[in-house]
Amino acid sequence: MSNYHIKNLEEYFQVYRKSVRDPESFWEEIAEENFMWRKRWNNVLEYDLAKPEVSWYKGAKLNITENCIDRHIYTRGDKTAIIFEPNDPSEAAEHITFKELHERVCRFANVLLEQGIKKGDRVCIYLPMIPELAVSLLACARIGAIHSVVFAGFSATALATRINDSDCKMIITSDGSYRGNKTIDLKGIVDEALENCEGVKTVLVAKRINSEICMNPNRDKWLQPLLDEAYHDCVAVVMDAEDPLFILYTSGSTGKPKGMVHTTAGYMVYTAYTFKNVFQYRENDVYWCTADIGWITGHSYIVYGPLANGATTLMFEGVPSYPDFGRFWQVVEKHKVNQFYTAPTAIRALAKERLDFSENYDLSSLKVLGSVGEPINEEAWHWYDENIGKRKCPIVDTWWQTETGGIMISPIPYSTPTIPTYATLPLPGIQPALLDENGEELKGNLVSGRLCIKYPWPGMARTIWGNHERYRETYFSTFENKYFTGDGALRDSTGYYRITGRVDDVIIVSGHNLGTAPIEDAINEHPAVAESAIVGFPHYVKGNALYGFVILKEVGESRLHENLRKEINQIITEHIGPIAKLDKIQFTTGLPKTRSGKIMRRILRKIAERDTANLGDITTLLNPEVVQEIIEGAV
Ligand code: 6R9
Repeated sequence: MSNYHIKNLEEYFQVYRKSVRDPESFWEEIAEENFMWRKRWNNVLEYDLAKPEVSWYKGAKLNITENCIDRHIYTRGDKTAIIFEPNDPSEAAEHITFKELHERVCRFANVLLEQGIKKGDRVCIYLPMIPELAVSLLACARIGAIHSVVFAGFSATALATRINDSDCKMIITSDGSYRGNKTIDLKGIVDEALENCEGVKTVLVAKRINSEICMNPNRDKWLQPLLDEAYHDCVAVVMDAEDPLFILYTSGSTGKPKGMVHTTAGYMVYTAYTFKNVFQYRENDVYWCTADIGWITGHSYIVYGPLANGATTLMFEGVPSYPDFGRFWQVVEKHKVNQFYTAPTAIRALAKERLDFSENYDLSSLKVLGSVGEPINEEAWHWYDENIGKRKCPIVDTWWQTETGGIMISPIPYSTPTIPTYATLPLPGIQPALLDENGEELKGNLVSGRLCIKYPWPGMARTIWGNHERYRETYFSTFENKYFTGDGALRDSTGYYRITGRVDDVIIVSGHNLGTAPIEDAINEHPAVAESAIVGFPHYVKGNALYGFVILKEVGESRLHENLRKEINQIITEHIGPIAKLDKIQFTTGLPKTRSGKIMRRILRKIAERDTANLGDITTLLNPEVVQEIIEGAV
């Protein structure tokens, strides 16, 4: 890809100013110089944030897989596109070249076509971190099918909800998955989910763990034999710039998960541009993002952003603790990783362990370290900087969201001076604003408020699948003509941004967004439970952990409470997945409520944080007496 590397701070400011002065020619130039288009756009940007309607590169035609694969075949066909590092370190790693990736994607795309999938159909992907996962995304994109990846840690119920919400016709899964020394029966979970999903006609099953599974002869097909028979080339379907590329679900503070829709051209341009600049990727570097492709980080920065740049991207199937806490560093040494991108929760988990887990490995290949998913605390930042980066690798603390498609606020390594806990400066093309509760923009520095973005950028989600009104209401109605992120932030005296966390009822646990409402709904299904409220409290490794306040229908004997705690977590695991389990459960006879009946989570949060000295005004509560009871019963 031609030159769009920013090389120093002065250049960053120059580029940034240009991008704000004339966003359209800024994004036009990037699109023109770095991608393969079947037809040029008529208009770079058309938008109306009140509706909201945004289109980038309208009229352009392209296929993202031609940009991620085909065009690289001529210049770097034998270069490794994907390194697959298996869960078990004794199993050989796989190196897939761009040529091989092309063939695998084409064969897979032909299988999809043969199974009746066509442009615009939704295909659910529920796979572990094996090459078929990346290949299946690209195969959908090749023929214009819309992929909807569901993280393979979600439960059958959560999977079924997502499949039905977007009417998926097919699901791609595997017999099972490895996770450290455990195996997970993915196909069993799919079978259970599909009891409630009538629209799914075909299940393609990849073989990974060679377990005995049930195959429904009318519905289930082994993937490999179909791939073996499929033709090795497949013409890419020509897509409109604004055709949907994928749906990815993210938790909201209320209601069911939101299927964020990303479209083709803008998403491609934005992820490619940000990947190149934020990681300062150079030809022949090996880049590794430890996220799962089930999250947006994996979509944008394992698959699309790196491959659009012809980069070598590493996919890791395992976990940081298997076979021991040195695994990440063993992989860095083995594959001579140059850019390493992970989450604060992983850093904190590793920082708790003995130092020799990292000291035993040669980490000298590293040039850039990244962090994403939640605010990185100072202690974790320094541990990462000293023990992994050896004080010579800039840390890019990248702030962004499923909805933003790509990184929004981040240092540019070797250009932007970094400060722990600061995501620093907006990337070119991104115009952040901080607003107070009345919707007034806070100008100047040394202010804090609600973080909004006041101008469109190519990577933004265009809608929520099947519910555009919810999209408008969630993101564009709080503040007029601005995208509201749901996060709070401050701008320091030099203009650097620091993200302070969510200002809504989303709690980020180990980097995963969890809405309180669906967890409460799950708990309330337990026959003994009358009502519940969930809040987050600080947790050393997870960032936040979940604290549940639960009202039982009958108080009962306290010796039964331990069992109830287990059952409640069991229900949560079934409805949402193990990531949403509660660390603490307190049984109480009431919850503090406002007169309009809203639970005052602010008070519960303070109690969970054990900061009860200053609860603020509780006299307006409907039931102030319950507060003392909850404080005394805190666990
Ligand atoms: C990419 C991703 C989005 C929410 C976001 C914010 C939090 C992400 C962060 C960060 C502080 C960072 N978040 N990166 N907070 N510093 N560097 O994580 O997307 O799963 O949709 O989560 O994560 O609260 O609003 P997603």
